[in-house]
Amino acid sequence: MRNFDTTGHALGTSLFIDDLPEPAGLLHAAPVCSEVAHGRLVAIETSVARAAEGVARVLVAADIPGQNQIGGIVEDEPLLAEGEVHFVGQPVAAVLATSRRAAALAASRVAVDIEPGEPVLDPREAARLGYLIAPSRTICCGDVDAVWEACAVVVEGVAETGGQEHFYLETQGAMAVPLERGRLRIFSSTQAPAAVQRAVSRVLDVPMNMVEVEVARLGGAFGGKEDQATPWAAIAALGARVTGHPVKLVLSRHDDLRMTGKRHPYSSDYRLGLAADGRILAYEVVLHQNSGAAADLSTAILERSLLHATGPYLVPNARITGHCCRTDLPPFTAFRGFGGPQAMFVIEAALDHGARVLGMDPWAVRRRNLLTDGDSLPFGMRVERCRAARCFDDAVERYGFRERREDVRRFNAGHALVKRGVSAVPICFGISFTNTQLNQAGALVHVYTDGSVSVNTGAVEMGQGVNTKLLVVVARTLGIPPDLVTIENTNTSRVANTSPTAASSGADMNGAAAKLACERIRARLLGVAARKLGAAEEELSIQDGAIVRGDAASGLDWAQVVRAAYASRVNLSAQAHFATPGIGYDKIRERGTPFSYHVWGAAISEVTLDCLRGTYTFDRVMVTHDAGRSLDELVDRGQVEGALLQGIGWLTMEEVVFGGDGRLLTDTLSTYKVPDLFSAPQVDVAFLEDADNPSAPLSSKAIGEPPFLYGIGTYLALIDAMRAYRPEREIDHIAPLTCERVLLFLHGSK
Ligand code: LUZ
Ligand code: MOS
Repeated sequence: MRNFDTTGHALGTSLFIDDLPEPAGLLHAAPVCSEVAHGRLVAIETSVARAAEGVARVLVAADIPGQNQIGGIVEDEPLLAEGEVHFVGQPVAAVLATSRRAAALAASRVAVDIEPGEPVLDPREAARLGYLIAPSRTICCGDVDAVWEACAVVVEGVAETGGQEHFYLETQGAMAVPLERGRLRIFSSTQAPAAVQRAVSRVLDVPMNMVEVEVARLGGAFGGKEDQATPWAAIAALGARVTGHPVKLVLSRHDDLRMTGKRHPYSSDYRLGLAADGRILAYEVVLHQNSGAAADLSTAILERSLLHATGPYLVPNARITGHCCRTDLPPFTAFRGFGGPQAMFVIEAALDHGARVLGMDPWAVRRRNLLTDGDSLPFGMRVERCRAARCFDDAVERYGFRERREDVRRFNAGHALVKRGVSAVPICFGISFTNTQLNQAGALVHVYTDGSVSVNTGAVEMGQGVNTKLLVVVARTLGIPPDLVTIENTNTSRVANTSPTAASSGADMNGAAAKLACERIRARLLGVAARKLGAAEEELSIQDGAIVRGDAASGLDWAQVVRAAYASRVNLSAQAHFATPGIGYDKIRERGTPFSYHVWGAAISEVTLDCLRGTYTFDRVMVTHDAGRSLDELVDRGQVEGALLQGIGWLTMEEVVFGGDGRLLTDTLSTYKVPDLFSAPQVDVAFLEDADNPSAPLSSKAIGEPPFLYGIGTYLALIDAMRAYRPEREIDHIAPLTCERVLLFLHGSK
C-alpha cells in the first residue's frame, strides 16, 4: 500500500515520538501505577525513589498547579490518583530521571500504600448495584409490545463480545519542551491534538495559547489515541512545567498493555420477532457496556451502539436500551467502529438464532430485511442513497455465493471431521461524529512564490493514508500535479480547535476544508490570469499545472500565474472552515439525523474447521464495498483488508482476560493473540461502481471503520461450520470464538 509516508517508513526516516532528536537536559518520565483494582490511597512513599541515581523529581497529584482532571465528557478522571484508585494500572505518580532506565528503576521503588476494597468487574453486576457512568438511554420506534403475539417465531438470548487491545505499533508517548515566556510545545502521539492542548491547559492552569501541540504521524492508533493519548502528554507537560526541563514519556509495551483501555466488552439481551416469511417484526435489545473505571468516551460509544443496533435492516418496531456500567477496570475506550460493531453483532446473533428456529437460510433472512431508500431508522433518520441491496446482490452474484453454499454442503456431507462454513453478511455504518459539534474541520493552505503548495489541516496521519487523500484533493482542486504539494505536520498553532481524527471522518472533513481553501486560492489566481490574458474568468481553468482557456492552452502556467499574483499583491494563502451540513440529534426525544450518510457493503466469507482440534482457517473473504468514488483505491483497499483482519481478530482469537482481582492476565503477546499474516484469508475487494456521494469531497466516502464489520461475516461462517458438525446443539453467541470455545462447543456435554 503506497501512501504519503511509504518511502519514509521504508527508509526508516519517518519520525515517531521516540525518534525525535532529544533536546539538551531531557528528563525521562516513568509512570507509577496502582497494583490494586479498587481501594483507598493511603500513602505514596517516594523517598527511596527520590534518592535513586539520576532521579530529578517524583510527581504526585499535589504537584498539579491546575485541576487534577482530564475527563473530556464526564469529569471523573484524575490525571494522578487522589483518595481512591479504581483500576490496576491507574497512574498514581511519575518519576523523572536522566535516563529511561533510571526512571523505570526508581518508579519500581515508589511504595504505594492502598487499602484494598472489593472490585466490581462485571457490567451486569455494576448495573444491579447502580454503578452507571451516565443515565441509561432508550430509543423506541413502533410498538414492540403489541407485535410479539403476531410473530411466527420469537427468539431470546444473550450475546456477548469481548474487549480488544489496539496494539498500535507505536506505544503511547509524548515529549514536552518548555519554550520562552512559559509556553510549552508538546509532541504527542495523539489523534486529538486539540484535546491534549485543552487538557494540558487545564492541568497546568495556563491559557490554551501557551500550549502548542504538534503531531507528525502516529504509528497506529485505531481509536486508542483518541482520548487515551492525553494523560501521557499531560504528565510530560507537568514534568516540564515543574522542572523547567524537556520531559519525554514513552510507555513500554508492557505498561501500555496494562495501563490503557481497550475496546468495550458488551453483554446484551435480545428478543427478536420474525414473520413466517422471515421479515423482522420486532426487536428488543438491552446493551450492557462494560465502561471501566472512568467515562472516557463511553457515553459517545454507547450512543453509536444505540444508533447501529438494527444494522442495515428495517425494523419497524424496536426498543433499544443501553447502560454504561462502571467497573474497576482500565477505562475502555474508542476502538475502530466505536460501539457500532458491538451492537451490530447482537442483531446478527439474533437473526442467526431466529433464522434457525424458523428453519430459513440466514442469508435469505438478511436479504429480505435490508433497508431501502426512504426507510427510517428507529431514531427517525430517513435512509437515502441506500446501497445495502446493491452491495449484497453484487457480492452474491460476483462471487457465486449460491454455488459456494452448494460446494460447502457437498464437502460437509463427505467429511466427518473437517467442516466448512460460509456466510453472506451486509454491513452499514453511519458517518459523522454522533456529537454534532465535533463535525467541523479547518485548513490553512499556502502557495509559495515558486508555485509549491503547503497544506495544514487538523487531520492526523496514523497510517490510514489521510495525507495521501488530502494530497489528491488539493492537487485536483488546484489543477496541479501532486508533487507540487506537501502536507505539513498537524499543529494546533496553525489549525485550531480541531476535532479528533476519528469517526472515519478525517479525509471527509479535513478534505472538505482543504478543498474550500484551495477553491478560494484558485478563484484569486484565475482572476489574475484573466486580467493577464484579457479573458473572462469563467473561460479559464487550471489543468495539470497550466492555465487552460476553453479547451486550449493559454500559454500561461501555474508558476507564472502564482508569480503574477504575488507581484500584484494578491493573497496566496487561504484559511477555510468546514461544518458538515444537515445533521443534528435530539437526545431528549432520541430522534434526529445524526449522520451525514451511511457506508454500505457486503461480504461473503468461507472458513474451514478442524473438528478434532477446534482450529480453523479463514480461507477467503469476498467483499463488495461502497467507497464512493475512491480518492485512492490502494489506500481504501488497505483499509478494507486491515479492518477485516482486525474484525476477525476481535471475534475469534483476541481474548482480553482479567483476573478476579482486576489484573489483566493477557498482558503479553504470548497470552494475547493478534492475527498475523498466517491468519489472513485471501481477500477480494470490489468497489461498487456508479457510487457517487455528494456529501464528501470529490464524491468519495469515509473508509476507516465500516469494513471492520466484515469480521462479523467470518464469525458467522465459523458458526456455520460448527453447526455442520453438531447441528442439533444450540449456539450461544459469545465472542471471541477462540479454539477453546469452539472445541467446547463441538465436544462439550452441556
Ligand atoms: N469519536 C467520537 C468517534 O468522539 N464520536 C464518534 O461518534 C465517533 N465515532 C466513531 C469513532 N470515533
Ligand atoms: Mo476512532 S474509534 O478514534 O474513530
